[in-house]
Amino acid sequence: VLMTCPLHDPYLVEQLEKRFTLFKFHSIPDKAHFLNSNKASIRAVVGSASAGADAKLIHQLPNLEIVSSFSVGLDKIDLAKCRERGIRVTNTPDVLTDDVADLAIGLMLAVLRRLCQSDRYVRSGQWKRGEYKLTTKFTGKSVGIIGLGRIGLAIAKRAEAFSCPISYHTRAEKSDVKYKYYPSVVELAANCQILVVACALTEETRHIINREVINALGPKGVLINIGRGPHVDEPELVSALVEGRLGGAGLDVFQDEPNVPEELFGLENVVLLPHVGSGTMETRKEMADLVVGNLEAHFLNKPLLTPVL
Ligand code: 8YV
Repeated sequence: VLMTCPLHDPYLVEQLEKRFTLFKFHSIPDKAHFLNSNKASIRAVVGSASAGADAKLIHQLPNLEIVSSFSVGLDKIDLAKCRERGIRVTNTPDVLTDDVADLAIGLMLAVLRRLCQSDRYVRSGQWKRGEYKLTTKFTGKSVGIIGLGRIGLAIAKRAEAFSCPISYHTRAEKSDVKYKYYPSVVELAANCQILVVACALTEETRHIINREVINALGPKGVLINIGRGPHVDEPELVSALVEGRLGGAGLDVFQDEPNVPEELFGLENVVLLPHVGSGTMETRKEMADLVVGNLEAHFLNKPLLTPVL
């Protein structure tokens, strides 16, 4: 098993090492040499949101049978290549839905109610000296969601509990939801106060948040991104925030993680998180169990637990 993602999850590594011969790609200095000597023995890749299996890697692994991703997102896997080669692909859906949706609501509250600044205000002793600035109410704000899959729906359900009117944009209108549908992202942005990116990253959704959308959301609007960095044209977002053309942003993901545009560091209307949507002990364990369970099922010729391909 070749693990292409960084090794932040000791439980996953431990479980993989118990069952397989695990190669940790990140700690191998000469990757080309390693692949040359080991390519024939590698039958599985374990990837994540940060590294998966691109066309180049797949091409270098002639006996690759399965890619088991420690993520629900599949944007780091060349699915077309996998399909072509008959390589199976699995991910970790459902188990992380609640955490990611919780975090999206957390970001909305953090941006509007200035939770991070308020905390800093107390810790720095400023409370004893100065006056607290008023913030913005969250309950009742209109929430527009891009992507109404498992995570989008879970965000909608939570926002409804805060009396937020919900609207959404997806490729096609959904017949089984009561929320208002907008066929274009610009229209959705123009008609909501908080815009949430909750769709998969594909060629179609790359830079789905562009200058036009940001301007439609406007100087009172808030952007929440719990999807992927490349959903957003980041330089456009940064200039809109710096120039005050956008009201605020709550961002869990960035274009070039872990690098975050430093222009954002001084802004009070922005909350920045290090891609932690699924980052709870409970969920990461369930994700790891799925990664390992899918590999075991595959090698025992049993049905995969969460197949994509
Ligand atoms: C990451 C995610 O996979 O599921 C996804 O698509 O982005 C996250 O759950 C997680 O941070 C592990 O890298």
